[in-house]
This record gives sequence, C-alpha cells and structure tokens, in this order.
Amino acid sequence: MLTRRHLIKAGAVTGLLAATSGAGVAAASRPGGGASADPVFAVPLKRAKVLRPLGGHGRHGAGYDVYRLTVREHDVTVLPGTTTRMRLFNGEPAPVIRATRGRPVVVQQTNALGVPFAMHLHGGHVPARHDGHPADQLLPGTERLFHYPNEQRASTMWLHDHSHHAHAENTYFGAVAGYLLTDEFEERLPLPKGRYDVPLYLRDAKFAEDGSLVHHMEDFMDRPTILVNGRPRPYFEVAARKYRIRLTNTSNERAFLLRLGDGDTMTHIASDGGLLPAPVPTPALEIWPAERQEVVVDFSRYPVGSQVVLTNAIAYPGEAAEVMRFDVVRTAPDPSSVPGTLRPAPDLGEPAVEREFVMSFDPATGQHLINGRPFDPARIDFRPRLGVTELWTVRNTDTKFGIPHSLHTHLEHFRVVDRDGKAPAPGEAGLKDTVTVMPGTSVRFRIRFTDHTGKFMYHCHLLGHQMMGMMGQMEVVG
Ligand SMILES: [Cu+2]
Repeated sequence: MLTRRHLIKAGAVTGLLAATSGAGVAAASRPGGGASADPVFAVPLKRAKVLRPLGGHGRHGAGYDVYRLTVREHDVTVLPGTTTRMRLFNGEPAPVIRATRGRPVVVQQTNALGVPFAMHLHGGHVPARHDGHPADQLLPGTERLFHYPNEQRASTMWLHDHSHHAHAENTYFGAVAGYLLTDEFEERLPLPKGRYDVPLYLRDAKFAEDGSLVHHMEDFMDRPTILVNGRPRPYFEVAARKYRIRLTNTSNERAFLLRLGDGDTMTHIASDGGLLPAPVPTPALEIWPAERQEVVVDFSRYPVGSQVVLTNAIAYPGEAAEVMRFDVVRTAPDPSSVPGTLRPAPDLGEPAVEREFVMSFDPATGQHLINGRPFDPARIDFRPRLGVTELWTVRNTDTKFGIPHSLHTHLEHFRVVDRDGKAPAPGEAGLKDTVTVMPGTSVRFRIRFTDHTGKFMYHCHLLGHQMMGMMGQMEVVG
C-alpha cells in the first residue's frame, strides 16, 4: 500500500532537479528491485510507426500534407499472453507524423471513442481554434480538421487529448501520437538521422491479471509497469554507432531519472523546444510528464555483444528500475557527430510584465489550485499582449505534502531565467514549454506571445492535478 509518506520520499529524491547534470545523481540511484512480475527484456522494442500522408507518396499537391488520425478502442497484446483494451490513434501505441518547417500539416481527426476528445499538439504554435481547447471537444462519432502551420523551430512534439475531465484517462489508455518537426537548420547539422533517429515514448501503467489497464487517479504511485513505445521493458538491437534518441514522457504522473549502464555519459542535445545551445554530457537525464529530452548515445564504446540497460533511478520502492535494454549486435559506419554548438536560444527581450503562479494543493477539498483558485472555464485569468515580453514566476508552496508540480504553457515556448535565483542547469538552457517545480521552490522564465490571439491554456502537466483544478486560461490579445 503506497502512502503519502512514499510520495514525500520520492519528492526528496527528485529534489535534485536543479542539479540534474551535477553531483548527487549517483546518490539517488538504486539498484533494480526486480520485484515486478512483468516481463523484463522479453520483447523487442517496436519502432514508432511513421505515418504517411494521404494521397500517395509523401507529397500532397496542395503545398501541405494531410494525415488521418482516428482514435478508437483496440484490443492489443501488451503483456505476453493477455489482451488489453486501449484507446489508440490508428491502432498504434504512438504513431509519428514527421513534418517540415514551412510545410503545413492538416490532420483529419476522427473520434471513434465513446467519450469526447480534444486533440492538442503539445509544443505547437498553432491558432486557438486548432489548439484543442478543453471546451472545443470532438464528440463521439464525429470528425474535424486540425491545421498545424509548422512555422516554428524544429522540435519533438506530441499529440494528446485535452478534453475537459477525460484527458487523463484518454492519455492513460494510450491515445498519444508523436509529431517530429524538422527544419533546414537542424537538417544541416551532422546529427544521427534516419533509422538512427529514434523516438521513444515512455510511460507507466498498471495492469490487472487479465491484462486490462487499471486507472485510478489516486493510485498514481502504483503503476509499476514501464512501457516504451507500448511495449513492456523491451530490448532494442542497436549498431555500435551513435543514435539520436528522442524521449517523450507520456505518463500521467511519473517522472524518470534515466541512467544508462553504470551512469555512462549521454549527450543531452535537445529539450521541449528543440536543440539546446550546446550539447551537455550527463550521467543522468530527468524527464517529467509531457517533457521531451533528446540525447545522442554512442554505442560504439561498447563491444558488439554488449547489453546496456537504461534504468530509472527514482523508481518507487518495490518497483523494478529497468526501463529498457540496448543490445549492441553489429557494427555500422557512422558519419554522424555532435557539434560543439547546436542552436542558440532566441532573445526573448526584456520583460515589461510580471506574473506569479502559486501552485498548491488544498487538502480540504482535494483540489489543486493556481493562485488559490481551481480552473473555471468561464474565467479568463489574464490577457497577455502580442509582442510583449513577460516574466513569470512559478512557486510551488506544497512543502507540507511534498507534492511536485509543473507548469505547461500552450502556444509559446519560454526560457528559464533561474531556479530559486540560481541560473538554470545547462540542460535547461534551451526553449521549454513544461517546467517542473519541486515543493518549496520557484522557477522564473521569460515568455513572449507572438502571432496568434485567443484563448489558450496553462496548467500543471501532472494530469491528476490538472484534472483536480490546476489549470488556467489566458486570452492572448492584439
Ligand atoms: Cu501539479
């Protein structure tokens, strides 16, 4: 039985957030418990299926690409010998759209579920009517078009539900898709490409004996099965060369502190908003719900025949720490490299407006609040003006219960200024759209809204918190 005390313990471990690429990481790691009955390294990784645009061979005559995404229940095998009913896009655990800056994408989305759905492109710079506002739900049995302009920097984004009340469950039951946007700047860099550019979607889950998924919001620490691209703790056969690994954490609540082998160096190259200013060698990589972190791993340092395990150093007590295993099975030529500089972060200007967001849990009501209030769809919390730089302070006051929170902003990426007054770690020096704030700490960031007006959301991306009120609504004005 997991209690709030365990949560506090976990919170204490993850308190190293601000020092992710510094010391203290080794102290936080624990050996794998192996306590889970789930298979470990028994199934191969499934590579995320890259979707093809409608109308043939990759290119639509109209200057944009059209994709069809249908979310529907499917009975699939996740744990060997059992069947699990999941809610999936196109029957896949995380199908991927690969898009290019300057070439819009239109998604024809059908909701074949029995519940509403409001598809949101997380990280997307899109007009309000295509942002998946919680009130803008696609009812069961209906379809609509989403327009994604792709006028933003290359980055790893993802699609998930944002419908009011159903989003946490829809995401938990598997309805996620990847959206990888590239651009000329990124394409010119000699980073690993093609089959050596691998998106991995990490999440936790709890399965009943019969294979069905169990979802109780309050049991978020009792989801001991880790899935990677929909497979439980898989193995992945790799060549002895460099790979670009794009991690997205699609969990409702779980954070990972990922370690490779014995803390072998990974080269952190990108976060939510794309490439970092410079690569950051790190022995551990922290990834919270909805965040994206990308690393280059050079498997050529391991002899062919090696098996290298990726573990979660902050697995809960009694859980297996293993996430997946890389099996180095062959050699391969490797023309790729990681340049010493990647992509400077844009100058967002000097702030002219300051705002504060106090994140807190109210034990009396069980609600999670921003500035003392739960979400109210009828309320506009503030109105940022286009072109004006703002400084946001996010303060987590939940020291009593030790509850971490995050803040995710729709529409724009931001740049972290400091954490408790200290400059961010180099791994946080790029553009972000989701930041985690540990209890008793604060984060400040600069943000500037540009060319879309209308209503957009901001919220904690621990989905149980968001569900229990930790969300607000801003209206961007011209
Ligand atoms: Cu929260």
